[in-house]
Amino acid sequence: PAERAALKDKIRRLLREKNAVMVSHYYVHPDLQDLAEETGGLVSDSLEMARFGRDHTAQTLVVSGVRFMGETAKILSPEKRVLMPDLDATCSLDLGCPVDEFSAFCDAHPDRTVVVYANTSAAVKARADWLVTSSCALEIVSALKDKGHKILWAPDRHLGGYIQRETGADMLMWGGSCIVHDEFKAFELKALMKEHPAARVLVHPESPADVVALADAVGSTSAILKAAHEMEAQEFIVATDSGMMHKLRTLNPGKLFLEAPTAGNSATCKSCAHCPWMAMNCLADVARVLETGANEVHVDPALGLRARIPIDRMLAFTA
Ligand code: CIZ
Ligand code: SF4
Repeated sequence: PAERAALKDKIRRLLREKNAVMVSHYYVHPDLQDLAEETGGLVSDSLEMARFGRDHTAQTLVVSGVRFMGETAKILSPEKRVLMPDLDATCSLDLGCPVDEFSAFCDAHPDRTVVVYANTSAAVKARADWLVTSSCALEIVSALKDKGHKILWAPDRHLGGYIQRETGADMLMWGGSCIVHDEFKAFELKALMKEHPAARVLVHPESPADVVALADAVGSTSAILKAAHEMEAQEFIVATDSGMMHKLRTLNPGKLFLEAPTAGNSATCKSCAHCPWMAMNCLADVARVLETGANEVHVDPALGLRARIPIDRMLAFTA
């Protein structure tokens, strides 16, 4: 604890000295979330992290999250220096959608509008017409459908399936999934719901369809926060990364938040749903990269300009 306090002081000082601001995703360690907020930065989902980084005057952005979030920040602010605690923090959706195969898939379906999830590489974004995050995917696909577009969707098949069911859009799907949300289990969730009949169920749409079907509210991390705040219930079962519990609990004192079960017996599985890549972010590395300038995110400028088109469309749509 003394060491953590010292590291936090060091980071506060370095952020000031280096004209830097920190943005953290809801899934990273609570220390990194609290520090970002305390120092004038932001804790949020990938959509708001991107917007905040773009609009902030600081010349250096420290992005605590995973690789695609750092890349998106760099694409939107090529003149800024973007640092990440660990450049190896990736995402199974990004890994499962290599650009060569994805490009070939797009080439084979030229009649479709290409909509990709934020959890992708800069190169995949550069091949897309639209970028979406889970907080705006439904609205954007719905608007495209109304204009008569047929969609090519990548990479998350669960999120894509959810949007297809909700909008009725014609969607051709890439087969990726999130290793964290893919693990939530409907059978075990039903058992936990029986034990807690008054609990409302909040589910991220990267989860399997049979889990989504049990939800009282389905949505992005921001939508889950909003639902937890607005719903009358005092008890909630939450199917998303356990990093989310910190904000849910601090913003809703008095309400009880239970983690949705991932496998087997819910009583023995306290915190199975945590992204191993989000977990790579730590205080020591934030201090180190601020001090040394290590772990700078680079995106090829020409690629970045192309990738910016679908990102800007999304930001304008959601402004
Ligand atoms: O699962 C993720 O990585 C999420 C929810 C990203 C985001 O959109 O904030
Ligand atoms: Fe990717 Fe899932 Fe981790 Fe989010 S939680 S970064 S979608 S692997």
